[in-house]
Amino acid sequence: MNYDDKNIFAKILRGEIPTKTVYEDEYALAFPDINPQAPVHILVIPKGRYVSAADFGATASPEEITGFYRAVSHVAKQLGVEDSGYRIICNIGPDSQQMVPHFHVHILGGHKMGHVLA
Ligand code: D5M
Repeated sequence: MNYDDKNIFAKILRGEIPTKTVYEDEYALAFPDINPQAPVHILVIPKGRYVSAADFGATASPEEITGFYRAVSHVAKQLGVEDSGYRIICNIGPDSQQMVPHFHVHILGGHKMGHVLA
């Protein structure tokens, strides 16, 4: 799977496009989605060059995978949705309508959601 260094999240990671960082560590960066779908809608991306969750799971190191998902949990807690609950979504490939080819997790919360899986 070829990683395109021109994708928008790669540009955010390189500081070429501004964003409002809500959390950052050596494994992950979290920032608000530009088109929020819920009162809380934050994107968490790994620092490494991974096209999708499939690519990440297959090729990232155990340390990167652990660090990334720890960051996701940390961000949810930081946002105050840990107890009320939240949804994490990641789109993979064309059928899911993944728009940005750098692995990202959407954290959605802050209101009661319908039980939707597709
Ligand atoms: O979702 C990709 C998401 O990325 C989509 O919800 C819009 C968001 N997006 C696109 N550009 C930006 C910038 N510059 N800042 C913040 N959020 C952005 P997907 O899962 O690929 O469909």
